[in-house]
Amino acid sequence: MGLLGSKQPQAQIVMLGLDNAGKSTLLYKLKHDGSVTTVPTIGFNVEMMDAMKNRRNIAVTVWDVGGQRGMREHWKSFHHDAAAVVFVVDSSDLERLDEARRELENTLRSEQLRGRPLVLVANKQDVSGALTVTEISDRFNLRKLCPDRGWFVQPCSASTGYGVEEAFKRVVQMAKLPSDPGAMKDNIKGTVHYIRTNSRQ
Ligand code: G3D
Ligand code: MG
Repeated sequence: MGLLGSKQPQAQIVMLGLDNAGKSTLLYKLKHDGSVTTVPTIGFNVEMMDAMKNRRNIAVTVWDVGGQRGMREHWKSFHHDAAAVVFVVDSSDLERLDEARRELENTLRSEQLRGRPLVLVANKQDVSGALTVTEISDRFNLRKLCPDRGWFVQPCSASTGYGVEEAFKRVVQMAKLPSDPGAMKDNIKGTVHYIRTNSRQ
């Protein structure tokens, strides 16, 4: 377990997505490798995990932020210092796909997330009729939406465990640590923008 204040590099991962997408199931599958009964997240869940990146042990903190409409305005508070964004989509809920896309677009507009990589988790692949990774990428128009950041779409079933480890590994691999070349500059820019914006209110 990484300790705050220790020399171990830290990566903050923010996990977003509509309510019912499967974020909390994914988090607990990853952390406890078991099934847990989730209840709608009011506020957020947070877990710390160890991972290897560039042959170094890093402490990863994953923030699972509640996806209900009322919570979405608070998503911004979690952007600060995010090394990567995970956006979880219920690939079987075709009715809410546009809503999910709009929320992803809003999220990626955040100045503080500029250049931060995106792993879009195409969850609930076990449900028949779920959209494939290619269909999700097309429906979200990711190529156009992410001209200036790395992105990847990971097929997953949080409840069976399919793709869960792979999603985490991919996020860690793509995450921008403060010690990565170029990342610090972006972080500082983001911080300055954050302070300016907030001091005006
Ligand atoms: P959220 O944290 O994004 O709001 P939850 O979503 O993790 O609470 O999951 C919402 C519901 O979707 C839960 O069902 C959960 O079991 C289910 N779910 C999550 N991931 C998957 C998946 O990959 N496949 C299937 N089939 N279901 C999944 P309940 O019935 O408990 O509300
Ligand atoms: Mg939840």
